[in-house]
Amino acid sequence: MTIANAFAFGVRIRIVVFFFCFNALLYMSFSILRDDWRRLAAYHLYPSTSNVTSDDLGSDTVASNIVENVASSTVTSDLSPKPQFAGKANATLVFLARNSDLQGVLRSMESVETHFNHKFGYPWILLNEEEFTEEFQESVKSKTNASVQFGLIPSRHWYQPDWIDEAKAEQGRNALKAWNVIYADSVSYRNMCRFNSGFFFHHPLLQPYRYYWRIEPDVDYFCQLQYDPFDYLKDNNKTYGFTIAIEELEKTVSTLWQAVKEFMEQYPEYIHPNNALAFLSDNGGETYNLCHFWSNFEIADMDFWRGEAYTKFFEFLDLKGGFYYERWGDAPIHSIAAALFLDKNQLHFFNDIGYQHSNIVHCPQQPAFLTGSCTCNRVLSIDYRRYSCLPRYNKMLNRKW
Ligand SMILES: Nc1nc2c(ncn2[C@@H]2O[C@H](COP(=O)(O)OP(=O)(O)OP(=O)(O)O)[C@@H](O)[C@H]2O)c(=O)[nH]1
Ligand SMILES: *[C@@H]1O[C@H](CO)[C@@H](O)[C@H](O)[C@H]1NC(C)=O
Ligand SMILES: *[C@@H]1O[C@H](CO)[C@@H](O)[C@H](O)[C@H]1NC(C)=O
Ligand SMILES: *[C@@H]1O[C@H](CO)[C@@H](O)[C@H](O)[C@H]1NC(C)=O
Ligand SMILES: *[C@@H]1O[C@H](CO)[C@@H](O)[C@H](O)[C@H]1NC(C)=O
Ligand SMILES: [Mg+2]
Repeated sequence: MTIANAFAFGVRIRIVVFFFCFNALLYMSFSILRDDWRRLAAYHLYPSTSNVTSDDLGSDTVASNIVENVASSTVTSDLSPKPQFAGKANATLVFLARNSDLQGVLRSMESVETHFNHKFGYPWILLNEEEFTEEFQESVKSKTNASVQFGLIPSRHWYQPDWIDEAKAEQGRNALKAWNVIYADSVSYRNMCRFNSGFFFHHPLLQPYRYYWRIEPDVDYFCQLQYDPFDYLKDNNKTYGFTIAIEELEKTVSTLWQAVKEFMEQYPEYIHPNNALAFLSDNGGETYNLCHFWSNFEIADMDFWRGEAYTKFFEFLDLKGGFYYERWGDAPIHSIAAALFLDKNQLHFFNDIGYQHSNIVHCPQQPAFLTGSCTCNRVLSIDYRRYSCLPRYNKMLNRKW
């Protein structure tokens, strides 16, 4: 073998070894991603309904059983003296939950306290359409040094209104069930979506506040928040903040966009000239692309929901009955309103807040947003994956991220 040949042989071996390793690596990362996609899709986007049937069709949904009890609908337990430290902004942490959600509630509270609130002391408000048990209240209070209030939701803000045609609603539930849509036949889930769309910000306990941060059971936060997000919204003239934007299940909102188009025609004065329609529609408003901000996380301004445009919008949609005939979620309702009635610059992507709900995670990926010692895995972030609407949001603002 000449020296030149030996050299060429060595190079060939190196090339072969290189390609072997490269392909193995490619294959490995691809299967990790593929598994992750599958889990994601399996969990939230095309979930099985095998164990979400339950007793949701109980008598609480029959109109005649609805008892007005607005008088007793405010505080079910009062607070300890005002803590030594309390958040400076006009803001509160809002948590809708059932007594049975206790473990998930405690887990979420711990995550929020550890990553943010132990330094800020914002008050917690927990809401329920039933009384919280003593055990629930005591456990929750032990998770924070901030003040905690427990509120009862007025019946008329929660239960299926009696002008809803129950036969038609049942048909709607059965149709979604046949499509294997998650929470297809749950009436309580629909009550929850309607409450979160049109009523939570009217609850007496929330009246003193302008900004809120919505928390749900079993969510995780991953980064130490270095600043006050409520101050951020206020100081930057922002109204609605999100971390995850994804596509809705089409079957749950079949006629929603038709209703929205009717509303826009009837009330053109509410549509902001610099709106975010491009986030909602890929064809100038003709059809809905199903994009919405995932409302299990929201840091936003309740005065927007309390304002004239949103009030009219909610009442208009409520009368269509789609909360019960279909399964309109509060996420698309909030998102469509925020995108149409606000300047698109009043929306805010909290890129630096690492957050997970169910199997979907947003983890900051760009160094500029990784300031809080995040413990999440950037590779799993939904941001640029299938079903994410972040690319549309960024494109609308001519941004890379
Ligand atoms: N009080 C009360 N709270 C409810 C009810 N149903 C849901 N919630 C709360 O409403 C929020 C949303 O409900 P979830 O069950 O988390 O719905 P989801 O986020 O769409 O779905 P998963 O979290 O994936 O199950 C959570 O804070 C729940 O605790 C209910 O019937 N009563
Ligand atoms: C759903 O069913 C699976 C297995 O069938 C079970 O492990 C899980 O705990 C159930 N979830 C709920 C919420 O009941
Ligand atoms: C409450 O404050 C005390 C004293 O600063 C601290 O030791 C404790 O960990 C705090 N509790 C929670 C739940 O943050
Ligand atoms: C907080 O916000 C609410 C709603 O906008 C308002 O009614 C209230 O006066 C504000 N409180 C303070 C102290 O600014
Ligand atoms: C906030 O933004 C809106 C929409 O662009 C604008 O109309 C309003 O004047 C701004 N307010 C302040 C205080 O800058
Ligand atoms: Mg949830």
